[in-house]
Amino acid sequence: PAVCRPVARGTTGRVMRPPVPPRHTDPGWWKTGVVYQVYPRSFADTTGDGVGDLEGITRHLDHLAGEPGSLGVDAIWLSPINPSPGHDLGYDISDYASVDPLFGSEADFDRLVAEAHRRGLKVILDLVVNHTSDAHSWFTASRSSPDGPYGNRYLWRDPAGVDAFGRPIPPNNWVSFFGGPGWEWDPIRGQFYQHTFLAQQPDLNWRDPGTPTAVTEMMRGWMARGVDGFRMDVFNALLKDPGLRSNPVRPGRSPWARQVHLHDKDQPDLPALLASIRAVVDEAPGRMTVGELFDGDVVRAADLTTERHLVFDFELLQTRWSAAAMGRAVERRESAFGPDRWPTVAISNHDQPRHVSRWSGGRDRDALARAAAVLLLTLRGTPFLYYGEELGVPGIIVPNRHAIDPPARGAGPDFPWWNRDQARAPMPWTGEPGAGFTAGRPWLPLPPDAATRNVASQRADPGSVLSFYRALLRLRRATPALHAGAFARVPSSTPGVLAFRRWTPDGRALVVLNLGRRQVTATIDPR
Ligand code: ISL
Repeated sequence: PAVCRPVARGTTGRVMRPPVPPRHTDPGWWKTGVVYQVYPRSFADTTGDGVGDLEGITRHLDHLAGEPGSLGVDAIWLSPINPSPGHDLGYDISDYASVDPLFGSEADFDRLVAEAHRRGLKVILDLVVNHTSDAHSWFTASRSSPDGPYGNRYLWRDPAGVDAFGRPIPPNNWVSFFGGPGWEWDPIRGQFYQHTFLAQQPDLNWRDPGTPTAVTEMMRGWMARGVDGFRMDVFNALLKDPGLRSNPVRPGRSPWARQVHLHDKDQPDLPALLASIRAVVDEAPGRMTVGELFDGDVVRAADLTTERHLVFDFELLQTRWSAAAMGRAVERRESAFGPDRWPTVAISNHDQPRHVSRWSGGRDRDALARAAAVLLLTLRGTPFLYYGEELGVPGIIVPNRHAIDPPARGAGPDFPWWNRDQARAPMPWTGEPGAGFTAGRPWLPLPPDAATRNVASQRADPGSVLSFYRALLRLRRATPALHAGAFARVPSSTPGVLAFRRWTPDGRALVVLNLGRRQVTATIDPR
């Protein structure tokens, strides 16, 4: 079995420590805290419709913070809660200013924020502003009135010509990340519009001054309701080449991979646009953003990182579970970010197979879950913990023909796609039939082992993955070296072992992990 030693004894003390109260007033929470990602559809359903809701999140806040038995995280990030036709399950928003009735009322949201704050938890919303839903009133107005106030709000273009069958040809070679062309012909306006994702997700034109004005006004509205930050969806794609030039082509496994994305994202004026959005967030102290780097590497992630404005890179998430590969990935991150910029640590999210399933490869799942917890919570950077990982929940199996995830339904030999449903199963709270998640029929199958692997059973078991997370989070909170310290790898000649040091002027920690399949005895020289 894989053996994991959370932190060497003697350097940081034992895992059990008295609880330390959450630091809601700490202006550095974005750096020292831990963010818990809630996928609202899957957290807790209080209405019996099989879909999670805001009231369900509020009722389970004690699981996260504020009680002696809580996990002990510092913030929650909610995947989108705005009204959406649901083609991309909330990532296609039709009204930025309100709450989707599927999740509850405006009052439910305000109560959730108040109850979170009462427990010292910050609240981060998902800001999905690369695109809207095609059901958004801006789009309806844009397609019907090219000369009206919303005429330029999206990326409209005339066709490049017509093909042999008289069909309009798209303006350039851009493709959709979700498969197929990046342009959709709109018979109402008689033009194409651009979409990086589904055709039901038209991209906003961020060069139209109306776009930043409307988006920042909307952000101010949510901040006035107490929101502490935003996770910015595909934030490096907001601006496109003003001339909409075709991308250079190259060999690759899918249409997206066969282009160099020179012109449909990462434009030279992006940092200036981000600075203006970030300035709005900084109008009051204690707020932050985290940008989701779309299809880019860790160097790019570091480039776009500034004080209080973090960036997700997917270096660790895309690395194999091997000490050598993980060690190299960690070093690439460290050298890209350098000592002055603060990375994030994310090893699972709503888009990727759960790490317990992705990495276990026949290993003991609980041991893997614990070792991954150590990696997540002791590397340098702000950890983002995806709901259910604290129980070691495995992925569910949903065949593509039953997939809810839209790109999975279009998957084929030239468009390989992992079905994202597998990471979005309902949270198992109890061993009851609906797992304490719902009294109805859950929108996705429950995790296969929900009857035994759930919050209630793991709370009662000091040897559970949940108890391990709780102890490790407490240790992290009590140890400045772990939540704020510098980082250096410690060499080990023992195969499978990854070791590193963290330190501040006042304290040191040594982390030793066995990523191998066998129990080993490692000699570590921490120096
Ligand atoms: O993991 C990825 C790249 O390796 C992708 O998941 C990529 O980050 C992603 O597709 C962009 O995701 C975000 O925007 C999408 C939405 O479907 C995802 O759920 C969201 O996380 C469009 O809004």
